[in-house]
Amino acid sequence: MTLIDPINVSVEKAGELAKYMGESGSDAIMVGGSTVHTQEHLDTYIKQIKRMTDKPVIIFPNNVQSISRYADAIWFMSLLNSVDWYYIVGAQLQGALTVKHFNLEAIPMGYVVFGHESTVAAMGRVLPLSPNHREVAACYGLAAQYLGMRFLYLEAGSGASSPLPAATISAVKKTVEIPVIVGGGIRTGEDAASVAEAGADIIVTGTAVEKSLDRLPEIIKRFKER
Ligand code: 1GP
Repeated sequence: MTLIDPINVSVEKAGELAKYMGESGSDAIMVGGSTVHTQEHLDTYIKQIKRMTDKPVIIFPNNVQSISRYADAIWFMSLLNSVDWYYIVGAQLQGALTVKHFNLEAIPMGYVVFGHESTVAAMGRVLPLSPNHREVAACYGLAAQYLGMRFLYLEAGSGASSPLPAATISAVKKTVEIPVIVGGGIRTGEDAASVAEAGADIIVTGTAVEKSLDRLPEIIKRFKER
């Protein structure tokens, strides 16, 4: 899946990017980022993306302002390792009726953020979790599954210097039965291959494509070669 952050990519470019990534093999376009600030902007943004691609558009929300009636679905996610009630269930409580009103498909997801340097770690007030702490990661994953969440997202943070270690991903994958999504720091075909071989069911890339808008064919080709 390709993640497009409205803070990093203009509306016009977002449409083109979504079209190109959809044609290149992304199964869905995720829209969101830790600092999305108005629903109005998100509406305009998603409408433009929907004009350009038939792939499902899934909101990756940072807060209640990230709910748009123009998307197909929303990750209805809980930041499991936040120390703040708001990011575990408070924003969800505030936004639930809006999601229903907009008739969005809500996809329950447990979200676990590793490291402490990313924007999401700071905004979401996360409890420090080392990328190498595979046992704790597996316990979070199992807790998400037992709470009925349908997906688990292991997040290294957008723009992370490297993806999560393969050993952590595979420890989680061996423990849980729900699909595991992995994102953050996946920049090359080698990164993607190592994350996939470790057991990720879905890979999310944002920065790799956002930073290469002028040479996407080359980037995609290199990803696919690996
Ligand atoms: C961020 O996991 C996603 O939430 C994608 O990260 O921007 O590093 O690809 P990147």
